[in-house]
Amino acid sequence: MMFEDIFQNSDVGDILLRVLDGERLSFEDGVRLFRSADLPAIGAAANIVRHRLNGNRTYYVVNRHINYTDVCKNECRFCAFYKSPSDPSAVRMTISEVLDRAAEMYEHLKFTELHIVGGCNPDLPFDYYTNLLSALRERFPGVHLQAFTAVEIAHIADVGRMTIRETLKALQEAGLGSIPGGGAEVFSSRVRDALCPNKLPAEKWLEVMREAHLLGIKSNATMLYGHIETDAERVEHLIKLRELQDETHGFMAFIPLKFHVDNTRVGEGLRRQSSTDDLKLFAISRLILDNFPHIKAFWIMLGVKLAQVALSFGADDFDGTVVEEHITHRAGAKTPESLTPQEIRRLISETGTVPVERDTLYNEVTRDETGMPAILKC
Ligand code: V47
Repeated sequence: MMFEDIFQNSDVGDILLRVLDGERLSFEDGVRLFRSADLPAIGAAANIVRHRLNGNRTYYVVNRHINYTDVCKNECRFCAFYKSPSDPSAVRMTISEVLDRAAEMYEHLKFTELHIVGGCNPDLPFDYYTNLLSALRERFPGVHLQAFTAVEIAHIADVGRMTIRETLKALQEAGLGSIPGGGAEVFSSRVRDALCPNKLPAEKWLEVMREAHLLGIKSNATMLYGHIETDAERVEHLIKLRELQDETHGFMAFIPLKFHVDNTRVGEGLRRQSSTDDLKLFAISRLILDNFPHIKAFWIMLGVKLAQVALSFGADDFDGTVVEEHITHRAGAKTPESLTPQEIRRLISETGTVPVERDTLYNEVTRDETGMPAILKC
């Protein structure tokens, strides 16, 4: 069947045919897609784009998350993770505790990535961050360190009274491999004023990423959705990311993060978010972000089954083994905290796509009979 036939009866068929012709979508196109109920047509277009970019491959990474601290001065209303410095249950790991935590599963998993994020903890000195990275690099030499959101990096720069560029260079010299996509939330100042007024402003988040990309440090990007944001604010967010990517080409994956409400201070006015809305967001992201190589279905936040379905709605990456997760679980996630590589491969294969183990930078990984990884440079 031709695209024309599939999209003929759709209220957004004109947009979908244009995007499949390689035309870039406008802000108005994006808003119209969100307002359309034609999920099958939007999803089919996103699936075609996903196959053009990534074929039938679905990527995953053998990784471990570590949260070195949950103390955070920003007190975002959507966050159930942070604790105040005076809370006796707050976590502040020493460097040797982080090393021990990383070592716990290393022999078993031989992960290729450590994903290290925390809060903006006013008590940690600048050296903590550089020493943490160099200690991890020394102890786990082949493991890629994806660490510190753009928000943490701006905080670390403040602590060290250094520019963002100087800070990034110091972190890079200490072993920083890439930057995770967190902290972007929704760029709209209306949303930020309501939910996270103390957080790094959107322009600064983008500036940290721009500086990182210019230094050759790749990163991801996220959007926290399903709270008070409007369709127009979602599209604005995606277009800002697309514009920066045109400039730097430093983003690897876009990750829609589904908001979890438990134990947060977000109350009234939540938009209702169904699974079809989730899938529509994945598909529209795939269509708008024409210069992003990957869209990630982070199974922890989406749920394993919906993450599987998202692989036919634009996503081509399932994230990874994770091992330990607190940010979403403190906000009510019912998913497990960890999946084995075998489970991930099975879940991906069940969708009819081909599981491909990748490293953080999307090089393919092979493993010998002892499980030791080797990275095939692409
Ligand atoms: O920055 C906070 C979000 C992010 C909640 O780059 C919440 O590969 C849902 O960014 N409900 C951290 N989300 C996680 C993150 C991430 C995860 C996996 C992979 C990558 C990557 C990045 O979680 C925060 C914030 O945007 N978050 N609270 C909540 N209640």
